[in-house]
Amino acid sequence: GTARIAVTGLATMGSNLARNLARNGFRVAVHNRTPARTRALVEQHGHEGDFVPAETLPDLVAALQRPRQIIIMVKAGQPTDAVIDELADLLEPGDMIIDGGNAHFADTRRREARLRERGLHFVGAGISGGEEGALNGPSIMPGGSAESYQHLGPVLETIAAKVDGQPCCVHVGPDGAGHFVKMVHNGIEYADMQLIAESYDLLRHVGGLEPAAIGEVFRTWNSGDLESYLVEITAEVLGHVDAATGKPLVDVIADQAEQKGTGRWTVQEALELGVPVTGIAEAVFARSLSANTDQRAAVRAAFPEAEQAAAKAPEGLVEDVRHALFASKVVAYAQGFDEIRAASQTYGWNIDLGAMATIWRGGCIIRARFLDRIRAAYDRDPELASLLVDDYFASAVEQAREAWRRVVVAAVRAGVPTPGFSSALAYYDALRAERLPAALVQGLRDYFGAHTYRRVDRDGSFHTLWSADRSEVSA
Ligand code: NBP
Repeated sequence: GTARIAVTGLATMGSNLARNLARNGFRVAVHNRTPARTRALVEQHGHEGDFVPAETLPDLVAALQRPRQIIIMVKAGQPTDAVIDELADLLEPGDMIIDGGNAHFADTRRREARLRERGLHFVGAGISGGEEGALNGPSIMPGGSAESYQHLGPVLETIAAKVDGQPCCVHVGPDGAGHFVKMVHNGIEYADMQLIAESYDLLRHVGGLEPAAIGEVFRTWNSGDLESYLVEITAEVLGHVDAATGKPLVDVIADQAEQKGTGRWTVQEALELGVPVTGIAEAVFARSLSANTDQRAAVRAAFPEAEQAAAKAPEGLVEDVRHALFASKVVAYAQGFDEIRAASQTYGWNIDLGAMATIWRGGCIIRARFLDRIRAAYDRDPELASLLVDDYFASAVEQAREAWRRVVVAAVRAGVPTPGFSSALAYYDALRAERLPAALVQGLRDYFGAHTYRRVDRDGSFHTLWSADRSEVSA
């Protein structure tokens, strides 16, 4: 065969990725279970590059140079396993299967181990940026063997988004590392959006601003430290008027957020790893809460009295909210990077955290100026205890701190729920506390369960004989 690479699964993502490859000069073999999609792709976009259509998977395999590289872009879960099984029987040692779908990293680890036994490379690649990114340059997070990246890297880096001439693609680490990082990326995206939504809610219901005016506020913010794709599109959405009713669109959209699961996975894994990703967890829970319409109606009916709205917005609210948003965002990212670091240690992935910030600067939904700062922070100190202690972020949070507290106080007074802002502030306060009430928790555990405690002044474990003379024994 003569094709450099192949794509199977030509729905939105797969066909856009295939076009991206072809437009960049790669001869790309294309296949879809239902051949009509393959024909449609070649008919509509054949002129964009060099496509080799294949009716069957054996034809697809035959069309490829060796070692073969086949990207799977089918529905995650069972369909992905079905395609992998079929392909594995057709391939030879050294060939590569790349799963570009949104697989759970544990599935990727399982698949990689199974294919490795057969001498095949399996690369779980997180691909971010939706259909637009797939076509014009996504952020790509490939896992799998270093050897497979030697072959794949040049292709993937060519089709990835570029920022300052650098591709938004790097070998993340072995087996499931790429899909793990993509998962946390999505979790951070949840947190980022929740914080933006809380900012809007505060400016509207404490600040008394209308959606269009709030859109303008976000537009201004987008030229500062908060510059990011999400802040940019927030201005667009808030400024949009519904054609049917003449109302701001945000007022006619049902207030029930949906989710596909990557945020939940991020939190589930964080629980397993023991990493507090409170910002992401609050964002996932806020979406679930919003979707519980019956429960919301029942509780609203039980507490009909609204909080007394302040007569006028607190002085400087807009600027305070900007600070609160920035500081809370630093916390959410710090937590997400902590989770990646913990997984990297647990699974032996050796992930370069600064490189993750680098490849998220373009192509993906959380692309932001901010990420340059994160990269710089990890460049200065790869062992950073938390993003919060990096000089730049520490001083930004220090500057934001009073405003952040004022915003949370104003929200609490007005009855505007800000789980993201509040929990981020609590996380920051907890981490910097001299003493935590965890000491009391340990005392209680020792009282009811003889779970023992450690002391601040002596090594060892101790237990107080609570039901006897309350003397202390060494455990
Ligand atoms: P879908 O997730 O809708 O999957 C449709 C594709 O899967 C079609 O090509 C379909 O073939 C194929 N397929 C199915 Br369904 N069952 C199959 C089976 N048993 N054997 C072979 N092929 C099968 O496509 P998509 O929306 O383009 O997404 C592709 C992947 O990318 C998914 O994993 C998704 O989660 C991920 N994704 C990522 C982003 C992002 O921003 N990164 C966005 C959207 C999707 P058919 O035509 O014959 O039915």
